[in-house]
Amino acid sequence: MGNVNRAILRGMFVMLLVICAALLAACAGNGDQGAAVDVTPKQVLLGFSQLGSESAWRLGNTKSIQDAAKRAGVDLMYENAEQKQEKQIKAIRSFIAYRVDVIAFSPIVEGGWDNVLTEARDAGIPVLITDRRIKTVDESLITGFVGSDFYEEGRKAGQFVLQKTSGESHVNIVEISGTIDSTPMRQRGAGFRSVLAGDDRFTILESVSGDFLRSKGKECMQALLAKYQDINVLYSHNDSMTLGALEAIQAAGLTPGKDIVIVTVDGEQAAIDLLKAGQINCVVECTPLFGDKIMELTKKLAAGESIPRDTYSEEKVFTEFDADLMDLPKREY
Ligand code: GYE
Repeated sequence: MGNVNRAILRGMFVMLLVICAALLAACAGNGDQGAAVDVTPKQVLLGFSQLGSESAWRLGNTKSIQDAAKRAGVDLMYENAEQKQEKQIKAIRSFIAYRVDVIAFSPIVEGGWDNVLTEARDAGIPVLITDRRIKTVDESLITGFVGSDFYEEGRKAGQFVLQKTSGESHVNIVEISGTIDSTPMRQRGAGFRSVLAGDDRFTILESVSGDFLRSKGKECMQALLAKYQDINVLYSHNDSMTLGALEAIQAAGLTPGKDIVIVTVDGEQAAIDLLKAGQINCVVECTPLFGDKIMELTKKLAAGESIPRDTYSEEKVFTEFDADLMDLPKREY
């Protein structure tokens, strides 16, 4: 290559360097001013599928989640499935299509989630289950659970019955259970039986499902009263059904809390008021107020962190034997 050509090439090379340096300086300049770079952290988007609005518990739970999302600065896509599993599955599919950061849902029943949860996993979206649990062939489809220990709640109900009836030679119990195939229905029933098992003073005359609804609680109790004359204890899986059952008991000319011992679960304000009034004997607390916990776990999942497999709420039991019964503070649900 001749000297002239070499000089031309070197000239072009130097020009190129100058251009590159100028471009780099321009970019750096922009960066320094910070105007074009958005440094605000992205808001986490949570898709939450609530199962319905069947009880005061559920309304309290929904409010807890909506308020907590606002406090935590989490964008919430909220869907209410009105007691239908198909609607919950549809909501979860819409969250996947929307590419939310995290999906959470309260499964109405335990079975039937594997397909939609596999779709969520294929889309790379972590799933948290809240309140109730699912049955699945693949536990890795969900990242964790937040809610109550329903088995323990059932045990507490059984322990109260033991205490209350300690002097009795025979005790006839009727049970109004929650939604069939739901976790609280299964575990509240099992925990209760685990305490009374082996003691032949106790007979569970019948167990019927009132679907966690006040209207069905009333219907169930009417049918039970028509069938059995000697009911000593009603164990009802939630306060809404209990309120309905009390109407039926009173309509039959009986006094709840005296003629029939009433044991209920949840702890909504109306039940605590009736406990104070002597119409309910025992309220096992089940808190719906875990919205803040859901948001904390949601943020961790969105950041790619792992979360504990189970997060349980702390819960009490309120009974007619409590010395401080009349001083119980106002409930939040
Ligand atoms: O006890 C009942 C509601 O799943 C714990 O569902 C929840 C239950 C609650 O309808 O009131």
